[in-house]
Amino acid sequence: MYAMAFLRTALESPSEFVFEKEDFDGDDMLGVDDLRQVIDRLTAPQRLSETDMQRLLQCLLEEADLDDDGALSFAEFEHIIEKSSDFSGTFRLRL
Ligand SMILES: [Ca+2]
Repeated sequence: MYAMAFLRTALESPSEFVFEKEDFDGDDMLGVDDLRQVIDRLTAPQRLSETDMQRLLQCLLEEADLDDDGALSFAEFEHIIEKSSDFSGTFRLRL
């Protein structure tokens, strides 16, 4: 649930989050390293502890990684955003 709210917040800030821009290694997938950088930026100036970061990454992938390849394709990303559209977009750090 938290992970979905997080993604929703990311989507509602299009200037902050552009899929292609977040794909740091250019493989058309948001892998764990890409997601890590996104999370780091969205949670700045707070820094998540490594434990919280791992938990959030795990939640994100559990919710969004439909084919279990450990990375989010654009389609998977869109899907999770649609799924999360019922939730409040308010981002609160509650780890
Ligand atoms: Ca995937």
